Amino acid sequence: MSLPYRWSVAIAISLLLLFGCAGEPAPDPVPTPTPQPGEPVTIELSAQNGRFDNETLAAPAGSEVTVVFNNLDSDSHNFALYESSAATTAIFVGEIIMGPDVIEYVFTAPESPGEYFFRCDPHPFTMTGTFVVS
Ligand SMILES: [Cu+2]
Repeated sequence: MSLPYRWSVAIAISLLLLFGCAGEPAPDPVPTPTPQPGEPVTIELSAQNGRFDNETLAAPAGSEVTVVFNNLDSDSHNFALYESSAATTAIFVGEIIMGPDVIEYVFTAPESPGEYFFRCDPHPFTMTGTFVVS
């Protein structure tokens, strides 16, 4: 009675399994318009009244980063990038400058996307931020 129906269901499932799991290879992934790794970026960062003016900076993985650091204080500041807020592993440590003065720090962003930590070494608790690598 219902045998042909069962057969057609069985055939449909077989076809699904055949073409769903072992079918055509996936098409090539569509190219994404993200910035090429290594594309240089320039970031402006100021220190004033013992604070950074921006506590979230970003750069593509592996890019050449220029931080134009404007120390507006009559005090010593720098920009230093670390793996984490523990600040045990430095990625880049910029020269400490007495303000008012401007310096350009050039370094290569980490190859691994993620959130890194930056700070001013003379003020490691009040001048901190997140460096996002995409
Ligand atoms: Cu400082």
